[in-house]
Amino acid sequence: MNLSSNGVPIPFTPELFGPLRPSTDLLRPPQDSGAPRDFGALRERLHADGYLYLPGLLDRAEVLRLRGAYFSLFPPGLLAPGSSAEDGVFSGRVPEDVPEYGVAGHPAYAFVRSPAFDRFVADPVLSTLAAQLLGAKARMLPRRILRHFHRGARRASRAHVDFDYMDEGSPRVVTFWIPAGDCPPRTGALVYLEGSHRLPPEEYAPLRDITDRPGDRRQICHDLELTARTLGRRWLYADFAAGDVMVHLPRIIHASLDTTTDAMRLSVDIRFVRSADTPDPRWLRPWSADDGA
Ligand SMILES: O=C(O)CCC(=O)C(=O)O
Repeated sequence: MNLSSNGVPIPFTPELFGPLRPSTDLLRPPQDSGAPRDFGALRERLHADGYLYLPGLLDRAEVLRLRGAYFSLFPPGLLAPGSSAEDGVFSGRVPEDVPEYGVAGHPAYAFVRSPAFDRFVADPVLSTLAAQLLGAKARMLPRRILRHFHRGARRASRAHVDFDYMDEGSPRVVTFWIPAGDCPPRTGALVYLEGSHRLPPEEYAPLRDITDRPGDRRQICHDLELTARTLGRRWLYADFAAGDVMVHLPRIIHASLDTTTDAMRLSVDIRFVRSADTPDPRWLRPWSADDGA
């Protein structure tokens, strides 16, 4: 498998990659026991691993409907001839009249402000889980992000921790990353650096000097192989499918891979804090790709 991130290749070897551990078993009470769900075990797992990988938490058909609703907002030309909006297969060409990604006028900008998107992220499965993981009434932050990548763009998320983008508020945050469509590594999946939520930031600070974006100290590094080797840890990955949900802590290092498949990469990321906590003010407005947050 040929993988890269922001155009920098990373070999798919057991030294550099390992599987994410699924936690779906912890979501279900023991069969026929009549016992309530054991959220305590999920909380423990989240803090032990820095993430929860929850395959099939959401209804696959609902997730694919969201995917279709987004891609159907584009003018003709983006989708491969004969494919459906739910397939989200790239034609190889972005229509010329589509504005820059995620700014006013682009479909992603309108979509995160739409009733269909609101309904999707308001699924009580998500808010209930967030409240249980935070151990208190939870509130979703209004800055909810839609990420759409297609092959050829060689654009992906550099290694980073969420807290560096929200350090003006409570650190008690949980992020939910939701692939809106099947998303194996080659479609641009998210990958997590094993156990990195326990690393003191000073340990990875030197990596911030090696960057393709020297003006931005928030991201750690764009070279995922160098990051893994320097910190002596593997990137954890999965063949994500529509319906899967990842939950992660604000201090785990994660990044995404380049999309090299015809299927486009679409995902939603939302964050919850305790209702009584003060969130970072930059996350209190709807997302726009040029909001600088
Ligand atoms: O989807 C991506 O590429 C990045 C998402 C992310 O960093 C997050 O959800 O915290």
